Amino acid sequence: MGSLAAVLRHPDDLYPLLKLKMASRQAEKQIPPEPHWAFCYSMLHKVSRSFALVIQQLGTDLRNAVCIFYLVLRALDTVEDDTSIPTDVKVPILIAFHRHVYDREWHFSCGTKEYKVLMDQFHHVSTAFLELGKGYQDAIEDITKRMGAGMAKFICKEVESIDDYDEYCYYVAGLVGLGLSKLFYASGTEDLVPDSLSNSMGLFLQKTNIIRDYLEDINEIPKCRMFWPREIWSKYVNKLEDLKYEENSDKAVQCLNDMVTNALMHVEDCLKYMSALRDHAIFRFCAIPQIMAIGTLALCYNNIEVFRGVVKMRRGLTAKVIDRTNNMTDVYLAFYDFSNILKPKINKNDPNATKTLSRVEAIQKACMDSGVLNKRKSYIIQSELRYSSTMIVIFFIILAIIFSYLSSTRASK
Ligand code: IN0
Repeated sequence: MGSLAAVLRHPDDLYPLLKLKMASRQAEKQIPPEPHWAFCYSMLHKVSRSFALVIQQLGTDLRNAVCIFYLVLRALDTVEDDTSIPTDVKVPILIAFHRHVYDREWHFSCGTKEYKVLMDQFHHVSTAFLELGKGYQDAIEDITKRMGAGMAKFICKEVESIDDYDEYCYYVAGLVGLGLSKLFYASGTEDLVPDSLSNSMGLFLQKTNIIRDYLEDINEIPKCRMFWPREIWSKYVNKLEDLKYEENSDKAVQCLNDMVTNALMHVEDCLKYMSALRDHAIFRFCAIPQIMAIGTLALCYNNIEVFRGVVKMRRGLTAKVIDRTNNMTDVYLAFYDFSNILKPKINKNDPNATKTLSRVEAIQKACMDSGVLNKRKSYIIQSELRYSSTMIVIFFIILAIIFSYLSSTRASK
């Protein structure tokens, strides 16, 4: 019912949504026949929905490598997240995970739902990993080793300072960026880029997730670890969970805006990284999650709903992003448009208003300096208005035709 209401409110979502549904059906039909690859691809579809579709468009060898990389990281994450595993058992598993991927016999039961299946049947992932080219295997092993060690370090360490926050995000997401850049290079289609840019790509996505998932994480039972840095939240409340209480609404929104401003710092690096990509499929694979992230931040900024429920981009807008992201012009337009949504939400009484505004203006300047913004008007917003009004007119014309048809048949009876 909710989705029907959303489509009626945004009728132009319908076409991209149908296209996405059909692409998703098509991708599910293309599951490879070998049991280990069949397991890996169906698992990928279960754990990542729209992202799996974009992976599907990569060339075969790179696609297989990214699929295995994604599942190995998800498995590592499942071990890290499972609070029922005692620390003295968990730490050695995280540290040795990079060796387990070479061992077809290894498995460790933990996690819940589809993640439990992934862990119980991990032999399918290692079997597929052993079929990848050496360059891909080395890149996956190296990143898994560094990430496992970083996660182990943070098992007993709280995220206190902003430096801790950046360091934790580097282990769980920045390294994903470094690993993906290595895989792209190993595929022979892309140049190697500076690690700092690959790191920013991961940090921007991960910081957006940490902001968006505040309520889900703080309410999790058993209690989940939190990654909002004390250096930021302690300026506003005494305990991180105090942000969710109604009496602290003003402070909560100020703290949220501080967090969003911190995340926006990575945007210019991300734009640089994406502008250096050459392969169309790799470009889409990288750009779609980034546009979703800036869209989510624009939605979350100054929005108390982050502390009350789920704040996510609607499915139709996600479908539009997937449908319309093809080149750097689309990316600059999207970043420009979404920062334009955020800009008027900056309240001059917010303690970080000046800083936020200068970040937003720097992003808009980077988009303007690309020189492509004048060629096309807008990415999402104006087209939403244009299509919506067209669709409303079409809707009323169809309604009028049905009405006149019904009245003429009634008259002839
Ligand atoms: C990712 C990233 C990802 C994709 C493309 C380029 C990247 C470059 C650097 C770092 C990460 C990059 O994208 C996924 C996106 C994703 O999974 N989306 C979910 C939706 C959601 O809201 O979570 C979906 O269901 O579609 C991502 O978030 N991460 C990720 C993990 C592994 C790989 Cl190989 C690529 C997770 C994270 C922690 C942000 C790195």
